[in-house]
Amino acid sequence: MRGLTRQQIEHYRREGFVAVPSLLSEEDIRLVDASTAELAEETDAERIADVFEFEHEPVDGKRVPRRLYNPYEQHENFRKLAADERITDRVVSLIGPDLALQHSKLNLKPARVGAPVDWHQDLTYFPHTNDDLVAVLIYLDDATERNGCIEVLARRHRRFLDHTLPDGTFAGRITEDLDEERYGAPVKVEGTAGSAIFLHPLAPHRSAKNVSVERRRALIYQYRAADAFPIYTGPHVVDVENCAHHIRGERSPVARFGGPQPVIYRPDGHPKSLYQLQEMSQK
Ligand SMILES: O=C(O)CCC(=O)C(=O)O
Repeated sequence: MRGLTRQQIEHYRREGFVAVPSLLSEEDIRLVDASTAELAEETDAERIADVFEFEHEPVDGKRVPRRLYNPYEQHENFRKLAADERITDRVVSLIGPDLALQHSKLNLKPARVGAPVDWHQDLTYFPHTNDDLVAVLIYLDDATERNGCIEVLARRHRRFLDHTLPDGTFAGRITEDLDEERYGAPVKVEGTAGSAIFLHPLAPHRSAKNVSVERRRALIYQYRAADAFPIYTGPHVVDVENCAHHIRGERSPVARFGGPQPVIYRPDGHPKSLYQLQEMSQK
């Protein structure tokens, strides 16, 4: 098993994330590119909005995609990668041998217009009976501050931070003040193409707008321990669970309860993605 080293595990537990260089090869990235291009070509005009989400700002007069929804559901190569032991062995080091994929996505953050993602904790979007979930964010391009690498507030993964608007609805972003004196400066996690970030589901993170001429894609697999079950907070949970898949080890006959008590947010409408929810909450 090619798990994380003891130092990497300690780093994850203490800081709420750990970066792993060179997880995927250039050849893996070429396969992902080819699969994404195939989807863009094969998907007929009517279905395109079910598969891709687009930036508001056009580039050279054309709409550019910012997200491929649920890549696991869309292409065999993404299914293979989700079960690839270079990834799952390391996830096992953090949350044990029995794993499910909770959902997947491919954020495309195109050059010049790639939208920012505001501070948030993933678990607020999908509270579970315990917090043994891990997001694996794999950079498919070199990621720097200029093209909007992921930024993490280290050591802040022990409790839920406030994500509510004044009317009590879910903003999809942290609404309490994250002043640097109290919370420390964010860690900008730069990395070369193929490197990955293993992120605790309560680690606050964000990324800035891509102001560079280089795209910054990130393939994201959210895993959970097989005994972490989603808490029903509304009909959207059923849709998300249609994209959950047992990946490795045993299924669990029991739900385990643990971690900080999950805050249950009241969503406002049915936004399709984090981008849409965060944009709505700014209006
Ligand atoms: O791709 C990014 O910059 C942020 C990813 C993220 O946090 C998300 O999609 O939940």
